[in-house]
Amino acid sequence: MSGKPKLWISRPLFPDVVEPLHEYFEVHAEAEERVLPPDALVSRLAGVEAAIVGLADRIDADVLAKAPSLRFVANLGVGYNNLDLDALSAAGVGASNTPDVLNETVADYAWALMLGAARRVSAAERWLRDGQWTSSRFDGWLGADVHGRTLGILGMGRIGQAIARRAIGFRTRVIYHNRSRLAPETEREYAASYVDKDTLLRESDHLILVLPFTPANRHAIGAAELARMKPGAILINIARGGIVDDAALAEALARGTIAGAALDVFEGEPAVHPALLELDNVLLSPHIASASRDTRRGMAALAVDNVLAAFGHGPHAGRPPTLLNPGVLA
Ligand code: 8YV
Repeated sequence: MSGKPKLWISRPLFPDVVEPLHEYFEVHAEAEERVLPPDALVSRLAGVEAAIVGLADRIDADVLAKAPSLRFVANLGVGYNNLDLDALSAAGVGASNTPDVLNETVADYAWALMLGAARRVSAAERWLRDGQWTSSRFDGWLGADVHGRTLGILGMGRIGQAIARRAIGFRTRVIYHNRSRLAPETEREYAASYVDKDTLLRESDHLILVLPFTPANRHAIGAAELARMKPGAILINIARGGIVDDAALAEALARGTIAGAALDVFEGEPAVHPALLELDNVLLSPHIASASRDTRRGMAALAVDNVLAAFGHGPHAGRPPTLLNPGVLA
């Protein structure tokens, strides 16, 4: 026993980034990346006061009831649908996420997926690696243009705005739908027009989803919404699995209801709907939109800062910089 509070990290993290924790905590870090079943999660949390967790770790009332020593949870992600924030607050447990540090990197990747799907980059590479490039047809591998088209953004928070900003160089028309409208000067800055969801679905050539996952957003894009999109449209999901009905999307892609999709997130990830795996007009990516070297380190560093601050240490002592439930530490 070190006498220091026990801290659990649910996945391997950059050793130099977590180093400052060792001075104040007895650190227990998982050596492997894996999804822990609830029982294993609860046993890992025995005697733990602080935890750094990720999307696969669901911290809800049941888990909290069995983890009475827990005081603070730092989530490695801006989205925190794996945390039941009400239950955490009721149990007096503080929680933080990692907003802002990943906006630009995720926006880069949204464009990578959009361009990749529009120009069929990964399907073409598979064809080449397969040894099929023995001659080239002038009218083969025709993709869709991104420049000059209409880009739709569903969810215009900080990441949506970073995506919109990149559209200026591509001379795309940007339309968006969001719970609340941007200020007129911000709309002008991105040359973005606010439209209702139906117009967004009908007019977008490329539609990027950047919504948080809430019960109301579950299957925000299902069969009915896909049917309203253009036959040439491409859907890009970098938000959360479950916002799209993956089975309905696979069917729409197979039937040609829309032309293509690019998905970084999936309803049952890491499992992917088998029908999607059969299709060539969908680009599949293993939830890595924020995975640049600098950004993943920045996310880990922010989680570390929050934990240190929650326990009265570091530059933000007593004021975790991205606390989600401020009432708890007041
Ligand atoms: C994940 C994300 O956090 O920030 C989010 O909400 O989905 C990602 O950045 C990342 O996959 C680490 O789990």
